[in-house]
This record gives sequence, structure tokens and C-alpha cells, in this order.
Amino acid sequence: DVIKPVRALISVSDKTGIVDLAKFLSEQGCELLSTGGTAAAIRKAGLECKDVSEHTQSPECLDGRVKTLHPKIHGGILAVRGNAQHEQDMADNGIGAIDITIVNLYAFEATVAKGGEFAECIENIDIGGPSMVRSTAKNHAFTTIVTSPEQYQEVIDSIKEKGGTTLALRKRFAARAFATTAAYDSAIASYFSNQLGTEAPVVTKVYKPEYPLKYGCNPQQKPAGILSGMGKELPFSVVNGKPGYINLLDAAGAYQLVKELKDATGIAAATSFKHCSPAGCALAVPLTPTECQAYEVTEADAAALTPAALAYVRARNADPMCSFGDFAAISEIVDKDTAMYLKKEVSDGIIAAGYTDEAVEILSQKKSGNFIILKATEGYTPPNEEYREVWGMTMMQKRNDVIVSNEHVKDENVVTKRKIDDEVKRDMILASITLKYTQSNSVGFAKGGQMIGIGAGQQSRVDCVKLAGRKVCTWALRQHPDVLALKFKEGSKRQDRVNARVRYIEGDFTAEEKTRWEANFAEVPKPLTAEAKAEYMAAFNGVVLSSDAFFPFRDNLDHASKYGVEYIVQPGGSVADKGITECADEYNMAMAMTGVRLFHH
Ligand code: 93A
Repeated sequence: DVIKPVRALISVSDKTGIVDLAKFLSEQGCELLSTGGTAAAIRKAGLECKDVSEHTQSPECLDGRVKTLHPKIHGGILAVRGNAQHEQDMADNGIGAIDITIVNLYAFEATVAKGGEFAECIENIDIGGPSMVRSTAKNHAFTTIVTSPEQYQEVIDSIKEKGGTTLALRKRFAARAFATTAAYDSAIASYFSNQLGTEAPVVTKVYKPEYPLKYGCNPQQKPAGILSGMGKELPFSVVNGKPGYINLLDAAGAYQLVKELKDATGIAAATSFKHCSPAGCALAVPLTPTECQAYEVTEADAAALTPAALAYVRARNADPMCSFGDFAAISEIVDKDTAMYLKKEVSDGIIAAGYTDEAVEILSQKKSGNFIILKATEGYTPPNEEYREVWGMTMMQKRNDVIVSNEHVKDENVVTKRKIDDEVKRDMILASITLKYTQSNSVGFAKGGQMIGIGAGQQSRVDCVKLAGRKVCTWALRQHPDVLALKFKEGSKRQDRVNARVRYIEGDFTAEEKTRWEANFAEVPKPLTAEAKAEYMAAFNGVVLSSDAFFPFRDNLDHASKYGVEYIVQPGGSVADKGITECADEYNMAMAMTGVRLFHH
């Protein structure tokens, strides 16, 4: 089944590596047939090659729209070798066999991507190329189709080692060829759909395996992998480790979140993700002395932190109990500072705009070398449409490309008597963009450039408020003098201290649990009483509450009032809006209505 090419047809837009392959084939005694630009490139290298127009005795015409669309080309490719009738037809019509076709197509997608005019995009729809690709792939029993420069070396090696191409190789290349033309047509269909606007039909998408995964959500979900549209680059590259399915879901949400925050505020942003929702998220805003104490950062160290490190210290300290084993994302280049801080924390991986060599060196040593380091692809623009397969249904939607910005929280959108300042607007934007990447229903509380409580994935909104509110209390009470004064045993672990503080604040121990908890301390603390906590929380204020959808009942605000909330940002649009606004006025809260719902599933 090994076939040595005697006549090659070469017609490529991307001329990478073509001269080397042509030279090799020519040395093997193979005749080269080529179209205009390709023939010129081959001849320039001093090789002999015949024009397709000479071979067909038919000129390239119609501005190149008709070059290879000719029976002498397609007959030469498609004839079944050894079939008497086909051989007779070839002889009758002067058709010579073509054994290998090397084609890559007009760069349609690149023309669209660079913003080409409609007419230019249409002109870049290749007709002759895909026809040759499909003819050759169909007749792979006798012909070899080569569609990418990546395959050239394999062709050369096969001819050198085996004297030609094997059936196995030709079949594999044919599969890739059909996938290539399918993806090409899919891109064209998608372009036409976009031209039609909202009435557009959903187009077929062709996937190519890009990155195999050990398993999916659970070990029994095998095989698993990341697929992508043919020819599309992935939004990340792997610097270290082997990301799993959930890691990549986290990385996707986390990086989009920090990127949008940075774009919206101009401030470095970081997040700490767990199970597809942020546990914390923050901007690089300097730490207060009390925060330094609560986060176990010395004031001197805090003053020297780079924006990337500062943002992550805040993000990790929104809810450090939940952030155990997180996936981090940072909008910046990760430097030594950030890497040194992360080194101390239990974490699964990170995605960021980039890394200094020192940072990669430090982080790659984490988790016995298995710490996942992903670099976001610079300038990557996600497609406009998102597809997802659920229960055999392929669902499609436009990407949620709205980015909550100052425009959404402008003064005209503040519906209450009380108004807001720029710092509050910043926290409203922070909280709202955070919710855009939080499983719904969701609410989030922000203060001082940091999320301090996120309530994700509850069926009732008021449960989100209560859940996130509990986190706000814990965050605030971590700064209570009695908590700051806790005396841990020498050599205690960081995460044990984090958890022990939370249990101290919660205080609801069984007797047995209490004994175990007390073992954390050099000096057993006296309980933090309900009165002490209430007194501290009564003085706590300046908090922004954001909600991913409107409030159906005022109970949400009633509960929010217990957690220092003075500002609310939400889409509005409920029949209850009027009552909710009156309620906000009752509590002297300021409320902005953005008109943008941020459900995320
Ligand atoms: O305009 S076409 O659709 N009509 C054709 O008959 C044809 N034949 C080859 N485009 C055609 N091609 C394409 O030209 C190939 O797919 C390849 O991308 C390109 C190579 O042109 P050149 O050799 O002139 O650079």
C-alpha cells in the first residue's frame, strides 16, 4: 500500500516550508505542477515546475477565481487506479495521474479577523483549494493530501524510510483534510451568520482535539479533553503542570474576571477561584494596618508589595478558608513578590498575563513540581458565540460581553435619595464584574477595593445574602481586637490558624470539638461573646452589596442592613423596584440600577 508520488500538485497560500518539500520531491524524480504564486516561489529557489495552466492547456482566469477547477486536475486526482474504465477515460481525455496534492487555503479567517471589507472577505473564500483537498482525500487509497506545513516532514520521512506514503498515513491525512475543509466552511457560515445579525441561524461547529485531560469532572468521566475550533489558538498556554478539567473551568472564569476588572478600573486585579466561583477577588488597593495584622502581613512587607501581589493578598483574604487549594488569577505579570506569597499558601494553580523567570522558578517547585502555571494568550479575543452541549442538546448563545463600568453606575442611575462617590462606584464595578463570573444566583459584598463576602449558587436570593453576609461578618470580625490577639502555638500551620480564627468567631463548638480546637493555642482564649460581636458589627459600615439580578422582596435589604451595607448595585427591572427603592431610602442606603442582569451558569 506504499505509493511513491510521481506527479505532485502544489498550491499553497502559506508558503512556509514549501520550497524544502518541493526540492525533496523534485530530487525523488517527482514532477511538480503549481499555480501562479506557488510556481513563482518554487522557481525562485531554482527548481523546475510546470504551470497548472500549461498542464490543463487552460489559462488561469477570472482574477484567479478559476485556476485548478479543471477535469485534467480533478480527473488526475480522482481516477481509481487499476479501474479499466477510469484508465480508458483518462487516456481519452489526456488526463495524467496526480499522486500527491499539497494545498493550504486562502486565509479567510485571518482576513475577517483583521477587519477586512465584505468584498475582500468574499474574495478570500477559496473554492479551488477545498475542491482539490476533498478530491484527494476522497481518493486517499491512491493519493496523498497534505494540508499543513506541519505534515511536510512526515511526508519526507515516509518517502525516505518506506519509499512512499502508506495507506495509514494517507487515511490519517485525509481525516485531517476533511476536518480542515469542514472548519473552513464553518468559519464562512459563521461569518455570514454574523452579517445577518440576530436572525442568524446557528452554524455547525467543527472541533479539533487540542489538549487531552486525565478525566472530566470526575475520574469516571473518561475520555476528556479540550477541543477547539480548527485553526483557532487556545486562550492559554501551559508553563508548568497538567491542568485538569475543573482547573481549566476555574482558569477560564478567573482570568476573564481579572482582565475585565483591570480594563474597567485600570487597577491590577486578582481572584481566588474554587469550583467555578470566586472565593475572593480584589484590586491592588493598599492594606490598612489592621488588615495587615489580620492577613498576617507585616506593615513593612505590605508597603513593599507590588500591585500584583497586593491584589492577590486581598483576594486570598476575602475568605481564606474557602480559598484553600484555590486556582488564582492575576491580571499582571507575576513577579517574585507574588510568587513568594503564593508559595506559602495551599493552592492548585495560577493563570496570569505572564511571569518573570524568578516567579516561574519559585512556583514550579510548589506541589512537588505539579503546581499548574498557565499563561493567558496575549491579545486573545474569545469568539462572539458560545456553544455548550448538555444532555445531547447543543446550546448556543452570544458571549456575555457587557463589562460593568462607570457608565452603569453613573449618577442618573442612582435611584435613591442618597448619592455615591467615586470610591463607591469602583467597589460597585468590582462587585458586579465579580458576580458576572460567579455561579448564579449570586450576591457579593465589597469594601475598600476587595470582595469581603460572595454568596454563590443559591436558589433563593435571600439565601445568597445570608450566606455572603455570614462571610462578611467573619471577614470583619477577623479584625476584632480579640481575634488579632489570639496566641497560637509555636510552629502552627497557616491554614490551621485561618480555620481556628473562623471557628473562634463562629463559636458554636461541641465539647469534643472545643478541646481539639483549643490545642491550636499557646494560651486558650476566652470566648468571643455574641454581645462583643454585635457591638463590633454595629460599628461596621461602608459596604457595597451587588446582586446578579433584581431583588424580588425587601427581605434581602433587611438582612443586608445587618452587615454594614450602605450602597447597593443591582439591575432593577422588578415589579417590586419601587418598594425596594423605598426600603433602601428607609435604611439610608444609596442604590444604583444598572439595567444589566448578570446570570452565570
Ligand atoms: O480562486 S480559487 O478558489 N480558484 C481556484 O481554481 C484555485 N486553485 C487554487 N483558489 C484556488 N486555489 C488556491 O490558490 C489554493 O487553495 C491556494 O490557497 C492558492 C494558491 O495560489 P498561488 O499559488 O497563486 O499563490
